Amino acid sequence: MDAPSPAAAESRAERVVIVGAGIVGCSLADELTARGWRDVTVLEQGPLASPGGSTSHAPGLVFRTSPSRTLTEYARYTVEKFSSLRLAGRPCFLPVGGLEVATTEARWLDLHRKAGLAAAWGVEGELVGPTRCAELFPMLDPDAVLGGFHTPGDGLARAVDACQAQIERASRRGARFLDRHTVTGIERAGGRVTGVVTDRGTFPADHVVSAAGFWGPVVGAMAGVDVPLLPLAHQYARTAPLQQLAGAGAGDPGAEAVRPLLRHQDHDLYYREHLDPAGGPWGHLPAGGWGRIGIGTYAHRPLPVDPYAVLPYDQAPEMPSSLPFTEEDFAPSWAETGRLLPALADSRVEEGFNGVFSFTPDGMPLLGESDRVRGFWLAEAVWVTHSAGAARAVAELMTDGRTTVDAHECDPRRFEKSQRSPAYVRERGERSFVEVYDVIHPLQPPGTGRPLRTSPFHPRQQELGACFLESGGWERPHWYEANAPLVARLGLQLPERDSWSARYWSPIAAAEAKVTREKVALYDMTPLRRLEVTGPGSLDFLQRMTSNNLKKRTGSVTYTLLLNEDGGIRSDLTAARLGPDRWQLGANSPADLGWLARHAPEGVQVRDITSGTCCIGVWGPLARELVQPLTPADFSHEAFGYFKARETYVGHVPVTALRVSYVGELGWELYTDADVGLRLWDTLWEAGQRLGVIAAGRSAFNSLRLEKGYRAWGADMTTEHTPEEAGVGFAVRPAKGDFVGRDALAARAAPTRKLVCLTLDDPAAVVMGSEPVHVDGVVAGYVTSASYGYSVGRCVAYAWVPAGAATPGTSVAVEYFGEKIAATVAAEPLFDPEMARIRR
Ligand code: FAD
Ligand code: THG
Repeated sequence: MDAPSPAAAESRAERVVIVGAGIVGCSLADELTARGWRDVTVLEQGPLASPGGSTSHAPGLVFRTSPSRTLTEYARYTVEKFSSLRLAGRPCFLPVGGLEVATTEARWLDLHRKAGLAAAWGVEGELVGPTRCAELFPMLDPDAVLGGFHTPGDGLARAVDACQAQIERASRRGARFLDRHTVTGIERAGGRVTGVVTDRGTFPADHVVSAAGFWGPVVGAMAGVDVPLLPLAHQYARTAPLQQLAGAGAGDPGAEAVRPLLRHQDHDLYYREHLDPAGGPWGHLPAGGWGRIGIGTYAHRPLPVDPYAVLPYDQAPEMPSSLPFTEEDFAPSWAETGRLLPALADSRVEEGFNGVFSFTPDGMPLLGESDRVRGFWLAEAVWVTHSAGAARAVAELMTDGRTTVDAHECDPRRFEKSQRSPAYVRERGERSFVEVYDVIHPLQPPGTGRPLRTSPFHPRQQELGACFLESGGWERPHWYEANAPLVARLGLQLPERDSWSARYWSPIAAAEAKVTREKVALYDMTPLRRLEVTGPGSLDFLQRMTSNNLKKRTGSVTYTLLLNEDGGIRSDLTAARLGPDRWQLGANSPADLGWLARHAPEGVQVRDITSGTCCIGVWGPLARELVQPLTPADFSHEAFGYFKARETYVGHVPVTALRVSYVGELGWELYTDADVGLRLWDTLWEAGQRLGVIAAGRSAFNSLRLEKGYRAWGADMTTEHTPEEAGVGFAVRPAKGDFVGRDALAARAAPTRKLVCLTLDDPAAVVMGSEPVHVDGVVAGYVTSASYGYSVGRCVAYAWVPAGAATPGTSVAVEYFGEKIAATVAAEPLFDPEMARIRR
């Protein structure tokens, strides 16, 4: 594994300066030099290779499984890489295994879900009973636990050794590591970085990467870039040397630990061994075979730290990232430790510290280039666990702008201006700390910092009893309590749900879906990202950037894809041509704006207009009857066809109407400026009363779009997939001329995997997404998104499976909380394949 990607190792002469030689900076220098970057300088304020940041004292526990597939992939790569990295003959990873125990029913259930996530993402693991837990971790009281989840391939990263090994390897490839260099400024010109100022001179640079750990906001500020992370202290302590560990690790003088890492998440605790088979630094004890248990806790109050106030290396009593231990904060954790591990009751906490590291508002890292300053990159808020994978992602982005593993969840731009205030970052960062080990439902909204972004319809939604969840800072109604009477009135009989799938769900969603299919409903589509592209040359530009043919008359709408150079799907868009040189794009992630803006030629402007505008989807068979009387334009099928757009009025309100429907019914998306949004809502609402109009939420929306087979970018497909694999090949028109990704797609071999539509055989069964899919008895894929399909009377689950299992009629099984649920690959779409309901 000396060169992670030798194929890509064309020589790169640009000058890179990495700020920080923690595990992230060192890993990045290794990844970049392996890719042929020749001029890499790492500047570090402390002394190498233990300069005093979070890495210098990290206990190094690596549990790979996470709800995020991306993070799990990063962790898998970290384990793989550190296992093969050696320092003084010892590997930088110790595969002692991991054991997460449950002491509550809720956790035990969640460990079943976790076992499913592990299987879906390819991590080996097994649910075990209390006796086995105590065998794996002999101090543990088997009566205190209901069971555990054992992952033999998890273990301990020797983070400081991994730094040193990578410093040596990167140095051999020409990288420079300069310690005792404190970065004090980032020089810029013309919107680009040009150099890095230190207390010992200035270093010219074409790229600067902030790998400064929790000092990220300080380094970011030097470049005028917000780095939305909060440094928080987290307590770590060690017991006195323990008789019980006598002899552990005997025979291996280097063994730091032999028993698995232990997590006791019901009380926000984790444990590892610190063995010293050779004797130990505890002079008063006999040599040989003593050891301690290290205890980490997140059970204490959030302890935010001002990164500007942290003492420099030479003044810090211990090291900059290690603050004095506050014993009172640790007391409840010590008491709980005595309950889980009674053998420790006679011991005591002998040493401890409050260690500082980074928390972001959503708990995910910040990886990628700043959208404010070109050449300024973030590699921040990364755990040791994910360090090699995160560094690989940044190196790949720097080398050729795309990543092996989809990284959109880590894109720093996901936090828009409104989510970057210090107050918000602090509130949400503290929340991330508090919730770090909590059982979190995938739909669960954050408990603080709400509401932040609301559409103009928010007051009406509140009046209708909207149940709001949150996404991208937006309050989004999932259903409306005002529609509750419809459940009985429509005579809906819905299968009972298990306690997990019943959360953040209501039978009202079924009623809203039914009214959409039978009458008409209003959907708040305001959070759908909108870009405006204008200027001469905008057609040629969009033709070159996207895959479908956009050369159509003004008033046409086209579904099209943004592809990477390798043919991976960056996004799917609707492109409405509102004038010869004026377009409105319906987009997905914030990266779409950056990608287009970066490639736009002189004269073409790309602007995000989401915040100042709003959108209502008016959908259902009665949509035309609702809208036509309100508008001077002809909304007949003949005059205003499917996938057409026009600018007109609805009542007093100027609108851009797009005849597009993600729910698969007749109707329009009506866009207008935010200031007249409420007026638009009220106009439609009043006029719709005679037709029985309702407001409907995301829960119904998601069900309807899955029945129609409409993919959601980011969940069902990402840059890791090609259009053909994802089932959107119809939006690729190689014959139109050259565009980004065209040649790469032409050169690709036939797909080996496919995104398919599954229906669960039992009409009462429900899954949620991210479950493993078994084909012929082995895990061969995973569910991307799922919802009950109220029109088809079955749960619909989209899933990635091997191409050989993609034929309709193939029987598979979806694993849900340990249970194998029979499912069948279905022909798509499930609902209205003739498009009879939309095209009329
Ligand atoms: P750091 O290691 O902090 O490195 C950043 C470097 O940048 C520092 O060396 C700093 O000196 C340097 N720097 C900053 N500003 C400047 C400047 N202006 N000029 C020059 N240099 C600068 N993670 C796990 O995965 N598993 C665990 O078990 C685990 N346990 C933890 C326990 C504790 C008590 C703590 C505090 C953290 C733990 N973590 C764990 C988290 C993990 O330690 C960090 O997320 C990780 O080490 C961050 O690495 P980094 O390289 O980003 O930051
Ligand atoms: N509305 C608008 N823009 C969007 C979305 C939207 N952009 C992002 C995302 N959603 C794009 N996803 C889709 C997916 C499917 C369709 C529209 C947007 C769709 N497809 C039809 C089909 O596949 O049958 C028509 C395709 C075609 O005629 O080419 O409607 O919700 N504005």
